[in-house]
Amino acid sequence: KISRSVWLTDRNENVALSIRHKGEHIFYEKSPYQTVEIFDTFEYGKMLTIDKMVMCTEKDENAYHEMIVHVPMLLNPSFSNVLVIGGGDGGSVRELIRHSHIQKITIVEIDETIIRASKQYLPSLSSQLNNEKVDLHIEDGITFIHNTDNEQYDLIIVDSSDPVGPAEGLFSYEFYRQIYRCLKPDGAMAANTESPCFNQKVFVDINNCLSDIFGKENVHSYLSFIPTYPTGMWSFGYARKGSMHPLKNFDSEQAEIFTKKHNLKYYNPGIHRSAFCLPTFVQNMLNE
Ligand code: PUT
Repeated sequence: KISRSVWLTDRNENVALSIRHKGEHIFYEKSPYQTVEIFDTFEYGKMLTIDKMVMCTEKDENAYHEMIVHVPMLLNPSFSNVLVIGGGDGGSVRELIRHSHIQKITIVEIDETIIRASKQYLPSLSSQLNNEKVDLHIEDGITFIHNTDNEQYDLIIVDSSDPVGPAEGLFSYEFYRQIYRCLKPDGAMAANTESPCFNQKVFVDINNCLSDIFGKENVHSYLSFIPTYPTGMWSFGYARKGSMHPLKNFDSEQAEIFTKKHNLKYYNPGIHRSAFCLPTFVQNMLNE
């Protein structure tokens, strides 16, 4: 194990943004899909990267996983059958397991290397992947959703990596049309919709696509602050087939009880509400 510096570079269609971290390189594997690595960094603890792009770190992953899970779940407390596409590090599954009335979590991860690396080096994320409620499929999420019958799931979480490489199809119109088809009539979805500052085109395209499929009034973009992602400003899309509006139907008291009970690190009722307040330049991007 040698302490060293590593440059990690996120890319979008026009530019690249590199950040240097220091630490030990503890895992490297070229899978059939991508290069998976783990660094034990000085600043952020263990860091999982794919093709030199940061997927998660021990120190700031809560800001991602708590927000992609608890925002939709606390709005829809009766949801019991959940599908996660991607998310092989296990962080989303760990947060879903906190909702004790969930009966089944199906997770579909294309790359078993991610699962293996996370189980070995990131136990704080992957701890619930072997939970009895979890049904794990090593399979392409696009194929899986195409082969799924109509109206199967209460909630679908698209916990994708970035739209370069194998995850590109998880940002397509056809994929979200299939997600819509597989949601129950009262169902909802939450997805990683990238950074409005860094991945502007992807952010706008995915929101337009969701608006077209779910109806603009049923699509709500929300933000989280994740220091190790490019620019730190990150977004998620909550889209609903059912009626649960993210603010009008929000039960602050229940969210407060849940936050305290689980000692959450990022999510709380105030963050839930404020996450849907978008800076003007982001609103303009969505309204143009
Ligand atoms: N699973 C989330 C990955 C996003 C990385 N930028």
